Amino acid sequence: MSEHIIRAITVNQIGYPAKGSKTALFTGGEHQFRVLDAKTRTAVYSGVTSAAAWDKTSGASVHTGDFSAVTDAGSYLIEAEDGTVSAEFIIEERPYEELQQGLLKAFYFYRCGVELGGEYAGPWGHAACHLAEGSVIGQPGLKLDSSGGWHDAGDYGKYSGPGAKAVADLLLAYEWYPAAFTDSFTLPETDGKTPDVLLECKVELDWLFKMQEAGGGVYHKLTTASFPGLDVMPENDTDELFFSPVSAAATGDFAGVMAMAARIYKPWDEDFAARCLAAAEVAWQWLVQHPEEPGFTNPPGISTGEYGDEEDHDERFWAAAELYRTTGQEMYHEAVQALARLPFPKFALGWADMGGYGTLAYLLTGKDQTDEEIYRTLEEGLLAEADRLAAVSRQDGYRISLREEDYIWGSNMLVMNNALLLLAAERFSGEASYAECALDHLHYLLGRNVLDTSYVTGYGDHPVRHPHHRPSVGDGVEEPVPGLVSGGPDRGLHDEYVREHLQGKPAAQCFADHDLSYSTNEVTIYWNSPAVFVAARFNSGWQG
Ligand code: G3I
Ligand code: 9MR
Ligand code: ZN
Ligand code: CA
Repeated sequence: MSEHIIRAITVNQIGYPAKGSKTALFTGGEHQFRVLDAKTRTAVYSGVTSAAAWDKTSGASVHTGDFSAVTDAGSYLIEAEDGTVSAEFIIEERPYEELQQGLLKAFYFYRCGVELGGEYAGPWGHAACHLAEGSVIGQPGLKLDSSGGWHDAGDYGKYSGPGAKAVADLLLAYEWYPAAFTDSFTLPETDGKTPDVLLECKVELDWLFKMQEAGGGVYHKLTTASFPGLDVMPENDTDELFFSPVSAAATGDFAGVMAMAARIYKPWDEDFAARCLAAAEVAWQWLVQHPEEPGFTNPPGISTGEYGDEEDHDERFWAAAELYRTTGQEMYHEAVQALARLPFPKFALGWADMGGYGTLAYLLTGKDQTDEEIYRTLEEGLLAEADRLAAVSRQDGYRISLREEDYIWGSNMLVMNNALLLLAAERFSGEASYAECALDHLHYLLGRNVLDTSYVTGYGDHPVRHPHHRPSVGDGVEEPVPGLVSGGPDRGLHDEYVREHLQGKPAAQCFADHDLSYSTNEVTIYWNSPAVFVAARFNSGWQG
């Protein structure tokens, strides 16, 4: 394993948009710095960093070097007085094009039920996997087709709610920033017209259809009884597959994402869009007929990811809001109005807390079609939440919105979800400072953090190299599958490896680039998806 030396000068290891503000973050004692042209090693700028301030969450004394004055496209690095250097990075008008492609391509690598091969997979191909029918728990003898879709993560389970969150982020990215998705024809299904992001999401939507039973309810998940070994390739994971029972959370998520897809696919594929809408409507009927449902827990004998969720009003709210936005039917509006009064989180975008998607759908429906007071409350609440995130970011050494207690399992999802929310605030307020704060979150993800680590495999000078990802462990290829977002620091020390190695570390350092650390270094589809959204924003023109 090559040694990872943490450099005292951290940057976004991909780079910075030419027009925006640009800062590097320093932990060393030197204050004078120079920006060097990477090829000629000549200085193009010199400056002095700010006064250092102690940052408790990172456990470092951090100072800022501003080099916004450098605007010429090129490759650079930063050097301190004592000769310490940063990673090389680029300055360009659109520095994140390849990154966005890679983050999106990751979903191709997560595909289940098909061979990954040839020019599409490079060295990371494998045979088709998980083609057997699954047994439906509680219905002896019933076996159903379950193939297709994306694996969830470093394991091979397929979970309806998390899948819906991932598709929602990608479809929202396409809806808001279509210009960032125009020239990305890199998939087997590419027809030269349909944007790759829609082709890729269709893979998951086609699988989600199979998760709906005739009554409209949606099975919570489809997995083997327990996790396979860490080096088992997908095609060798041949244990019996099980559909776990229907849950209200999964059904709400399904209705939400299908109603969204019905709207977005309509110009491209009317039949598919109509199928999505019909499926969403049946799912909604099931929810209406099942107003009080217990939260999902793993059935006896199943020990794979639980994705438990005690609160399903948020998923119902999202479903109603998307169905109203897509169909304009009054019954859905009535449901939104009733659900909006309940006290679940309205601005969260996690796999268990989907209320934020409902809020966005309702606001996007527009003032004219919505209840004035609910619209105003949601809009004000969204902006207040964005202001809170921006205030935390201003206090934080690495300029992100995570407080110490926010470094939980999958903290990088919060980093990207919060950036998404800031970009929603930008959209509804027209205020550019929200986007600047969101961009700081992308800088953190790509290496401007206390560990000098890019949390995206294959991207940046010090990327994660040993994710808890079964294909990356089992394929015999040295480099991991590229474009995968790692979970990031989790101060709860939820696995044995980190409990042994990271006791007493500050929150933002509770991370191990080791394949045994599933609580800090696993990868998932729903950690990638908000990162695609954020990268797409800055690919669709950044004015700075
Ligand atoms: O919400 C609470 C918060 O209030 C509290 O302060 C904090 C303190 O630790 O915990 C928060 O809950 C955490 C929860 O994630 C929030 O999302 C739990 O501690 C944490 O254990 C839980 O982790 C989840 C993990 O499964 C274990 O259940 C991750 O979110 C979730 O992404 C992860 O999902 C797994 C699947 O089960 C299987 N597939 C891989 C996937 C990724 O590791
Ligand atoms: O590999 C599993 C990973 O995909 C899950 O996210 C994680 C939490 O549910 O569990 C991992 O499996 C571990 C199991 O929970 C405990 N024994 C070690 C397993 C890692 O190989
Ligand atoms: Zn598979
Ligand atoms: Ca919920």
